[in-house]
Amino acid sequence: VLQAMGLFSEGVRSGRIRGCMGRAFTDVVSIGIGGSDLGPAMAVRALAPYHDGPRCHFVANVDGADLGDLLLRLDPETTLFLVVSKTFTTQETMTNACSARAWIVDVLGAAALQDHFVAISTNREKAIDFGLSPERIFGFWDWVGGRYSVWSAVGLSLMMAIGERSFAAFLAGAHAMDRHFVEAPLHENMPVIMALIGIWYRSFLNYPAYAVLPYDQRLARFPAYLQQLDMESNGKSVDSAGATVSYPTGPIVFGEAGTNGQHAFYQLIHQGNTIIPCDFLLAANPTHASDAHHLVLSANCFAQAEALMRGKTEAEVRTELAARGGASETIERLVPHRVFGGNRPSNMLLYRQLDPAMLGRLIALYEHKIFVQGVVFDVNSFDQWGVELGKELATLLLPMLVDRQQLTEKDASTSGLVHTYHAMRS
Ligand code: G6Q
Repeated sequence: VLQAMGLFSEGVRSGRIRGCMGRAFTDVVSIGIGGSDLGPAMAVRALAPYHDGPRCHFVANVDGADLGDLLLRLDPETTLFLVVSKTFTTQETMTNACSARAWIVDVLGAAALQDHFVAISTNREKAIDFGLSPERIFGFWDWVGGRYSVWSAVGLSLMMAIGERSFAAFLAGAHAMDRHFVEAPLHENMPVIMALIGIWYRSFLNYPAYAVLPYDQRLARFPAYLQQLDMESNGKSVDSAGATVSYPTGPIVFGEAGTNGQHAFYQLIHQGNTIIPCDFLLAANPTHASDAHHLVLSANCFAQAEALMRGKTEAEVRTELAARGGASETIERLVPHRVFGGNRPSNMLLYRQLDPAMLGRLIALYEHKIFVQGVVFDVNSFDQWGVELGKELATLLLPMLVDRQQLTEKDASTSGLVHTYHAMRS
């Protein structure tokens, strides 16, 4: 599959594989959701400096604004769609894929489908039913979970963006971390250490959340990616034997690229009454030209870690306010507001530069960390019934929104919503 991906992506990148009107592809639109979106969308953005292929866009949401707004900017003759869906049945993805197909067929005719669509799926039959030729279907295996699938054909958009060689470097970086995880003694094993620290915070100290804070604009989607990786894997409350667990399992994961978060939610991390451990991520060298910006960014990153660790004592606040000449009454009123408890934990992941190999290592590091936590929590990190329930209920509800006569008795809250929705629709 990797070879087939390489051949195809180099064909598109070189202009050998073209649209039905003979024009080279300028834009690739990857349609997928969840595990079939977050990995490649995050990685394409992260590796922007290595991007020398066609422009890549990602459509996940079934909200028509996602696809519709994008199509306004594209030319069907030079657009290639990748439909990324392990099952090829996901409602959001199939709705978007059908609309994209109609967009192509309306302008270029039904025969254009074969040239302008590619499927990435384990379900060949469904992809063929959709109208794709078998040689435009890139497979993977049913044991590859969506959120762990960026390394597979699901990463085709990334390969098209950065090329086969850089994609190989991305895989090699991940492989290096895999080897480290397998071979390093436990006390030097990065995923194991991070996992155990996380379990200490979550299950023993009861900290509910943890923040991922990349001081790297290119990793802006990394928190969202990790949020799925962690919360979908370990957000479970029964153990592998089906018994209810008696301890907290996976934490709430959130984050934002630094320094933006500092001006938003860091307040709670510094002074809120919940302790939120943080992972800071920083490259020593930027992947852009402005070192001056990078030094400011780096200073902010280290300053935040320092502030969380050290805090600010009452005595320090008093001295500071006195130096500014405040009246003692005012100082006493202000002191409690300006004290920082400190001793708030963080990890600092400092790396040389965000290149493809480094990104591969980073992702694999977190994958193994989450795996270790799943083993210790004794939960099944590889199912996601929470996602499935939503899928089932939405499928049952859709006919009731299409036609109010279809409304069967639901609970009072849901049928009330459906009635009000119908009444409000013009
Ligand atoms: C990931 C989850 C979920 C899945 C999507 C898309 O681990 O299983 O996010 O990736 O629901 O599923 P399909 O790839 O089957 O469309």
